[in-house]
Amino acid sequence: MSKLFKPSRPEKEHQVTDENIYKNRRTFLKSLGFIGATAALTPQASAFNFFGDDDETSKSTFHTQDLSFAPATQYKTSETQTPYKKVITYNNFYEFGTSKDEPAKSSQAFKVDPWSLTIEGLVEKPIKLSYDDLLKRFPLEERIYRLRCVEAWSMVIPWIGFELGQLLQQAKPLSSAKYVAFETLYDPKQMPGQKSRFIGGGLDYPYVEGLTIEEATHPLTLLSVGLYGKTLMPQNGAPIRLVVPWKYGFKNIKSIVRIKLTDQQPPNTWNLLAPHEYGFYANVNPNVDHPRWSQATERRIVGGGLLSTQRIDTRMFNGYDEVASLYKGLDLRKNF
Ligand SMILES: Nc1nc2c(c(=O)[nH]1)N[C@H]1C(S)=C(S)[C@@H](COP(=O)(O)O)O[C@H]1N2
Ligand SMILES: [Mo]
Repeated sequence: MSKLFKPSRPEKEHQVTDENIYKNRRTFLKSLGFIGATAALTPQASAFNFFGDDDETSKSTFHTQDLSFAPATQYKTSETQTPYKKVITYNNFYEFGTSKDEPAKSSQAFKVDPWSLTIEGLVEKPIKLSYDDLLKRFPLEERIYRLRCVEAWSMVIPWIGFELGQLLQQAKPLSSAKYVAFETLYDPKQMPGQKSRFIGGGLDYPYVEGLTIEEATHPLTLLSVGLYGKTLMPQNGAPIRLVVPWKYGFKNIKSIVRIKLTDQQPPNTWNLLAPHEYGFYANVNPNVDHPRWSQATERRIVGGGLLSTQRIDTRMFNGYDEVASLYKGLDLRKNF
């Protein structure tokens, strides 16, 4: 693994880029006499379009479709939702580039139909799902979840999808199945980051992830096919991606083509790159810092422009206390 391209994520992400941009913008606004005025505006109104933050949406030429789904009942939060525009323009999807705005720009021609997702390995009944199956085989429901990236920013997103556990049940896992491995599409023609180590941040592709079978079958664990009522944009992992809300964002593998039940702990991409920094479990934990930054707080993205983030305390398991029983007797400092 080349150390040359090893991304130093938060330094690059919020400490350098965002804070510098933020400070520069503040200085600029101040020079124009804007700072005092913005305090009176709502977060949404404050300088939202002033720097053209909206421009990326005009580049979103990918066509989504409206989904029918049951609105969130039990799995929701009343916290402010991150605006759709932000959810589709501030992304981590290294197959389409390492900067936050790159996936929205370079993924618009991504082909999601036809698609094939296989469920294989230690199962009685292997399954192969087509694009239509993804949207129609299971009743879809909404889940409003917090998403906490290991880089210490977070969002609140109304996902649409179905429980991974429902799909696994249909495949009938053998009793020897202890883990579930996931794999993203490998298609360098469509994914520039898979062609070039420079564009792809030096990760090994295809991107892979894994869960224990208990984690995979927990009712919170979702396979998402949409958000904000519509099918996913490519930059968010169309046509289907994983959402495990009590874990760091990198566990939420996008554009999945293969799910394999195994008896061995599966490899996961960020752990392969930097094992001392990114573990297999990756449970959100404010008490276990990343070697290079604190995980005690996070920058919640609640708006689209300036003055649109809030620094808040990070909660154990991202606030999803019901998963604590999955880790009884496990040292979460060692198993980070
Ligand atoms: N295949 C793949 N899946 C991925 C990533 C990636 O680079 N490639 N990035 C992960 C990270 S670090 C995060 S925080 C989330 C971001 O999801 P979002 O862009 O939909 O908010 O996707 C995760 N899934
Ligand atoms: Mo992330």
